[in-house]
Amino acid sequence: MAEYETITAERRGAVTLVTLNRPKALNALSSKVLEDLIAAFAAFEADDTQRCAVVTGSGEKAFAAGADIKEMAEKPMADFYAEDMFSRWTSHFVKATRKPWIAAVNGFALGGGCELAMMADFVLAADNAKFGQPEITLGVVPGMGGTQRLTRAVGKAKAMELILTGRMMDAEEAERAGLVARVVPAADLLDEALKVAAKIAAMPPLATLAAKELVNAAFETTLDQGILLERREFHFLAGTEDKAEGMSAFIEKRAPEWKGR
Ligand code: CO8
Repeated sequence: MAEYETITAERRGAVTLVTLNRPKALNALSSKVLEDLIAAFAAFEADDTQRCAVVTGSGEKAFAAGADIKEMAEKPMADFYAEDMFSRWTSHFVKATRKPWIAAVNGFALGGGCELAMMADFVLAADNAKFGQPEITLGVVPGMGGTQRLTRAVGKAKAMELILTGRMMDAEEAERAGLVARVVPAADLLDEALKVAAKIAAMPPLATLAAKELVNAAFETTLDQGILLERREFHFLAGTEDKAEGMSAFIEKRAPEWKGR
């Protein structure tokens, strides 16, 4: 796979493992990290052998401690606006990525780090993970979706408290609040994330894309429209070769062989 300056990306079977690799800066999300992640995600999305991705942070302390404050400190407001700063995170890692990806959060996931984790299809957290949106302590507010995605994930009361105070919540609280799918011991996080990703990667490809699209639609549409969309995608999958294979395999008590057709 391609070499990057601020991240590593490697294939583990059908799973792409992406590691944010600026441990001395607690994996702060600089503009170079964004460029590298965009390239790695585009390669993942275009590679038919790759079916699920895991994003994690290098070092023991952090997934990512936020957008790179040092890079932004002196930047004039006109540049933030002219570059439409942060818009590309959602367009690349949410909108343009149809295949599933998991955030494996070790240590700090703060500010943009928490927001990147929330762009994933789900979060697996190490028991040492800490989540927060401390932007208010820097004189700003979350800018990569935090006010919207955190509120949808944990509800208004907790999102409001976290965003207004900038306090961190630990992994256990994040799981209770619904931000995190599951908490695992820190030493097992990567193995567990790769295991879950491999399981997803072994599922029928078209149904996997549809499932992701449908769950995400729940955040964008009315209940009636969402349920109609679900029914139509279900009807469409009923016409696939993989549906015939899945049902035959069940009846014949054997493992299915998916074709993605
Ligand atoms: N950006 C750049 N560098 C960072 C960042 C960051 N977000 N976080 C940590 N670092 C650097 C530190 O500056 C330090 O570098 P150095 O060794 O050169 O001094 C190194 O990483 C290690 O950090 P600490 O020494 O602070 O480590 P501690 O264990 O003492 O503390 C913390 C860990 C609590 C995570 C602490 O580093 C911290 O509070 N970090 C910032 C967290 C934060 O506020 N994140 C939100 C960022 S803002 C954002 O994501 C979007 C809005 C940005 C708008 C900015 C407008 C100016």
